[in-house]
Amino acid sequence: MKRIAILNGPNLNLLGTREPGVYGHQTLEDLEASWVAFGQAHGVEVICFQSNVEGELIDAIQANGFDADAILINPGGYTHTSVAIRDAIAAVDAPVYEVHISHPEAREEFRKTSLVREVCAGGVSGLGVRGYMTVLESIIFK
Ligand code: CA2
Repeated sequence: MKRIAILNGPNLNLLGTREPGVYGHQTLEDLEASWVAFGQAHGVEVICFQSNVEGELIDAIQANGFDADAILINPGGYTHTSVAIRDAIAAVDAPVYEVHISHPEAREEFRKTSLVREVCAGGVSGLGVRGYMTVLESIIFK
């Protein structure tokens, strides 16, 4: 059975509770349930994980990156700062896709650099929370 891990970084546990204009109205719990259900409907195991801790995200990349078929990651603010998350993505076998809810390149200057982009297989930004499902569908139907 195909296995896909969806990893979310710092503050994304707040989805649906704050800043709905930027990050939408759906909670992470609801979104995760929809990704798992979509996977089930297509014979794919979807594993979801969120952490506010950089090292825990690195552990999750390593734990899934050698036997999952793909990883989707929204590294949150670590996108712009974390050499360590970039190194973990570069180290694993699974293709990693970078997902952003907003379009960071159209925001503050410090969000315009992604340290992970170069080591990812692809990604989306600016499609709201639907971006995760868009990438998930694209991987499943590839
Ligand atoms: O657009 C994205 O998905 C981001 O990865 C979100 C990060 C931000 O630092 C990146 O530049 C772009 C911030 C996540 C904050 O998540 C919240 C969710 C709901 C309410 C408040 C924050």
